[in-house]
Amino acid sequence: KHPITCVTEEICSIFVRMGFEIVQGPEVETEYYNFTALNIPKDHPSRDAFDTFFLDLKPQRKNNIDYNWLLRSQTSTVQIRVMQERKPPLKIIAPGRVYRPDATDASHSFQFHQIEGLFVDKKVTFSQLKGALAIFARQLFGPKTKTRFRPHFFPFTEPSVEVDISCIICRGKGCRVCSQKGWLEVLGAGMVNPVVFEAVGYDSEKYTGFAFGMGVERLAMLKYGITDIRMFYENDLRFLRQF
Ligand code: 2U9
Repeated sequence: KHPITCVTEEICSIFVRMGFEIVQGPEVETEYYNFTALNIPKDHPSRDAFDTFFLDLKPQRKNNIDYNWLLRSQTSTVQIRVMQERKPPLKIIAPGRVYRPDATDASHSFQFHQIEGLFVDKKVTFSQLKGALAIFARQLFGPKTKTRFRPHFFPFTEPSVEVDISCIICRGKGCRVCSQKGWLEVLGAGMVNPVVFEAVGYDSEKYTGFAFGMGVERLAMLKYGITDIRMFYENDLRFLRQF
């Protein structure tokens, strides 16, 4: 198995043991699922052609609005589709490939893999989010792994956080891998913005939820000490056979 497959399966199995169900969806999507339903404003920089691969196809018309086709830049599109089809409670993770027209370097690729999670029910709390991600970090990186939550902004969650783990190389003392900080940023997360619930027809007075997202390549690189993301895609068997 490819190392990205191994790490995806390991991460998914941690969340499956917490009761999450694995869901998948299309990589070719429309602006509606990739941006609009997620409360990403019309003038947001991520909607720019420099940050999203738009496709030269006839736009999809919905409620008198034209939505362009694109390659999804996040797997949140899958959670929107599942919410449209089902009623809460919902506890899902969406692993899969995403696309962003970044210039390639040691840590950027125009295609990579994400895993996003979503839990919706009555009375879902931020403390449940903290607990779930702390357990996840300890299971993936070992029982001594600490987590730290810093305030951040995402349009689709409110409040939002970036999540750090104590550096797995130096255990928090400071080293080259963590740029002497002792912490590594590995996740984004937050409470689902009520505007997103309203977009899929959920009663935002009745339901709350948490969501999180992570990049699989980044986690695999930290876990195995890989220093260049391009190693994953070069198909060099001397590299691939090590995992
Ligand atoms: C729905 C509502 C909210 C998913 C989230 C993040 C924060 C996040 C990044 C991690 C590294 C993307 O691969 S990355 O560049 N993701 O920071 N993702 S909250 O929030 C959702 C998803 C679906 C309906």
